[in-house]
Amino acid sequence: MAFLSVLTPVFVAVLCVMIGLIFINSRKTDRVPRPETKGGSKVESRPWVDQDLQDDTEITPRDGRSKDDDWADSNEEEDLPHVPYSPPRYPVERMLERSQDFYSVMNQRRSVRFISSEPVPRDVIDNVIRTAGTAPSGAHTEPWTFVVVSDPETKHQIRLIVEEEEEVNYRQRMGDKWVNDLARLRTNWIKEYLDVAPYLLLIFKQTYGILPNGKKKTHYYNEISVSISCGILLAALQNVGLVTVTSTPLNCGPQLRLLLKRPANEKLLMLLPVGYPASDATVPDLKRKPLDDIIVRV
Ligand code: IYR
Repeated sequence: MAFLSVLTPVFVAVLCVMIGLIFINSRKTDRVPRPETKGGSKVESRPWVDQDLQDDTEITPRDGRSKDDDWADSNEEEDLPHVPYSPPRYPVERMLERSQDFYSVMNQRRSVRFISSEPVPRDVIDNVIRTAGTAPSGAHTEPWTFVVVSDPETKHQIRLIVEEEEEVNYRQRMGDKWVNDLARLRTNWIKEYLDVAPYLLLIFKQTYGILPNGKKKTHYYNEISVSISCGILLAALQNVGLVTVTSTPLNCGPQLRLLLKRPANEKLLMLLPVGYPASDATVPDLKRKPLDDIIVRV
């Protein structure tokens, strides 16, 4: 018995080390924090708005804020000349015609999940992205990066990441209500289009810029700026007869950013598979709200 009591402190010490190791390991496997917990305590789960908060891959000071002198002063940029502006002006008849024509092009846009593997000219994609880059942005900071993926192996890596997370999304994170709301659209976590589509466009918002002197530049309204750019991109794709589906794969941003070697100031906003529609593509028979339901005249 005396022998055992001598050993007790040793047992206790070994036990403590084992518990410590288990604790450290469980923290490692949860490096990308789940939206439903923050700092260990339960918060209201709103997984669709918490994407940025899930990217803890950037090394920031303990209080989460960077130092003031990391940021550029506003007077560091050159003065800007203002020049005359005179875009085309159309007679009323022509305006009406153009507005009707553009509406009918855009009204044919649908989210298409069945995309052909038929190659698409690279120059067309470049022009579509040029067009997206014409969007207005906060203080003209142009806070967007368009990653164009055509390499089959990279597309497959993207598919593996997205499908693994989407399965957890559908089975756990999204919850019954969200999954039921989507049931009639017949979506699930299998994303064949990520392998098949000739191009995957991954649109990143730059949450701040980095100047040549290494200082950070404020990107005002970066999310809305990049969202507008995505809207223009969708219109440009529609204009050339290509299809896509606006996918925002929940919880995949940090992993996809690292796969594509993008810096920590860039956060994934949208993933668009792009190509011609498959010959047997189908879409849900959705109807759009009539004008009177979306317009308020004051
Ligand atoms: N991101 C998932 C789920 C999804 C969410 C919404 I809101 C949709 O309108 C469609 C799908 C997916 O892509 O399957």
